[in-house]
Amino acid sequence: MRRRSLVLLGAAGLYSTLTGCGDDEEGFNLKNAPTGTITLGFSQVGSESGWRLANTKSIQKSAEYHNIDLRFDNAEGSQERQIAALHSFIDAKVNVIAFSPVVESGWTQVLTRAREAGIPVVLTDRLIDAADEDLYVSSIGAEFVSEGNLAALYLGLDFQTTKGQVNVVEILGTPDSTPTKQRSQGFAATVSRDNKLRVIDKETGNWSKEGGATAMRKLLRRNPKIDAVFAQNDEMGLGAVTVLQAAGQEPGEKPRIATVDATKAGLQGLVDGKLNYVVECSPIIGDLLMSVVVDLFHGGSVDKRIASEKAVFNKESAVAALPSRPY
Ligand code: GYE
Repeated sequence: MRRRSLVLLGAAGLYSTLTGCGDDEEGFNLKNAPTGTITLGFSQVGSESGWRLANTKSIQKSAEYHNIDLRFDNAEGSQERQIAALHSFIDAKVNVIAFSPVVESGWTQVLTRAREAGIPVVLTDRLIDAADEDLYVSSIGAEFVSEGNLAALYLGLDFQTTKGQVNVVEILGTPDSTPTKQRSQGFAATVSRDNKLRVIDKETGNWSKEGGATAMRKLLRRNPKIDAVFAQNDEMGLGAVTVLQAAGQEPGEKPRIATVDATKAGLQGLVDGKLNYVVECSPIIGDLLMSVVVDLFHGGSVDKRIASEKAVFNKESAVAALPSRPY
């Protein structure tokens, strides 16, 4: 969904293209526009993957370009630390709070406090429990269910002429995080419509390469015949590749492997023939976020859901994309 922004920010300052001045509900009433620097409190999940590092860079670069005072905290995977950061942003009376929730549950108390303090909250990347949907004004991120659909769809194409059941194992991200839940949901929905693919086992890899390797070792011990692997991000898929090679298997041939993110490392895995499909989940959402922040600062309306870009890479498209890959 293209972001509708009514206010443009230049490096030199703020100017606006109004679709209707004055009290027009479509435009902004900048006659009494608040002045001064916009302060944004942002709590990041951590530094667990190339995707996350690119996401952080996108947010920091865009805040600088838009002259927004970014109060940035990296929780390094701790929900407790994220909650503490959100409280500190409320205490500091920032204009807007944004964060990527490490897991979906446990946010009601702090987000209720933000609402009572009159500070709008924007979710980036991941979501929180649906019961708390009225505690944030907008969410910007990927459609994780469709990423799971695409991974299963493309893996299924590789087994159309295979006889008998195709055994698939899944390597999951952090339990209770939105991408873990929704990528699995999407993958299972497409598998249920495929008469060969069957998910026979799952293990958590917690988004890291080491975690993916550990998960793959456990899955290999439990499942002598594995035809395909769905790893929920590139790092875990590449960790699985090292274990499969050590076990004398030929990842990319057997088993076939699909991952999500489309980082440089993931595309390199495609070029090297170790991965077969990589679903893109763009981390570059800094400008989308700052556009929402500026609109909120000026009392504008924002969309409740803003989806980021996605695509699917194979070896050929990875060869073409890798040289100019931004992350
Ligand atoms: O797939 C993974 C990161 O929330 C979409 O988190 C993000 C996921 C991404 O650790 O690499």
